[in-house]
Amino acid sequence: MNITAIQVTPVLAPLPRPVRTASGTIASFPLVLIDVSTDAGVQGRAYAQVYLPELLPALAHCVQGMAGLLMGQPLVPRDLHSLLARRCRLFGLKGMTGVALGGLDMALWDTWARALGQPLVRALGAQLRPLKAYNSVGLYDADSVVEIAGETRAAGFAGLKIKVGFDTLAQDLAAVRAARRALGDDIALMVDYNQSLNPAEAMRRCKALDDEGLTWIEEPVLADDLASCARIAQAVKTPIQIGENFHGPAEMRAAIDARAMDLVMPDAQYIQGVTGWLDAAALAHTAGLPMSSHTFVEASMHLLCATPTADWLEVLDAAGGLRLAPLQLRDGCLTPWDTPGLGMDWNQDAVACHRL
Ligand code: SMN
Ligand code: MG
Repeated sequence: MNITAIQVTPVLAPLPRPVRTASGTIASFPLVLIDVSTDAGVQGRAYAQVYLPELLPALAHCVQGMAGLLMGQPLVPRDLHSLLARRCRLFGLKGMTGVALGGLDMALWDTWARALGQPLVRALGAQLRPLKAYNSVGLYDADSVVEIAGETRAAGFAGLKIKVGFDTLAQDLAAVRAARRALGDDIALMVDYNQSLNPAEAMRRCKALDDEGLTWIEEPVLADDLASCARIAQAVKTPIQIGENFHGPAEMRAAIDARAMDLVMPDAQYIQGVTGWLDAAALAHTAGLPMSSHTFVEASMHLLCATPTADWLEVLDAAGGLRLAPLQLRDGCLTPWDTPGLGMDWNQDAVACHRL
């Protein structure tokens, strides 16, 4: 089975509410939809994402350019991942090229599993199973967080992650305590600084949050400041979580060697797709690190089922407004759809309405 076409569609996917972080706000999600066609008539799809609408055309062009290297190639996902990595070696796989590789890799594995008529997780030799899921939302202060915490509880999530990094530590603490009061004690609470603090302030705030019963504190410092992150992880008992900015498994390996964190959460595109995720899952397994996901909820459901140290599934449903199948939360968990591939089929009317 050979690849005959790859369609690239830039869209601004609608979100139920903007995602405000301490490092910027996402009002609608800039996605590049990737649709693969083969000479056997099998089609597959996935998407890549960028956080700034201004960069969406550039990512679409990058994906289109790299897709051109795959025309006529046999659909063997691992070989095609190696082909693209090899062709990009001079330029490198940081930034757009790594993101494009991740998105294309997910689409190729989706197509491959669809050709087998199997959900990806089963094609990987694992089983569909429920994954504990948390609602991932933006920056909410002590007043506004009460409503979102109530909605999270009512929806049946097992956890809630709020963004923090307000001007003052007092505001962070107030939001955390208000969320805890609204959630009750039986729902997990995580916080995410989105790399917004300098090392000294991060140490101060993580120590101040250390007795709040948080499941983790995420990205307190810049993603590549592994030494500062390691010092914070050593100094506080609350687990320190990073990983969404690991550009490929090699960066995860470096973070493990630096003992930079207690938990890892690769992003399916930044870790360079299904192929990169499987390498990362092996690293987490040998290092004994619980491994959670970051966005890409559809692919992450399948991949976490095939991850030996699987921990939490993040639910920030970036493509939910364009996808036909809804997510179905049961007892605080999500289970991959028992349909071929990743289970994503686009609502073409919605795509047409939101395409760039
Ligand atoms: C996040 C980052 C970028 C876009 C959306 C959300 C955040 C998370 O860091 O962990 O969900
Ligand atoms: Mg994060």
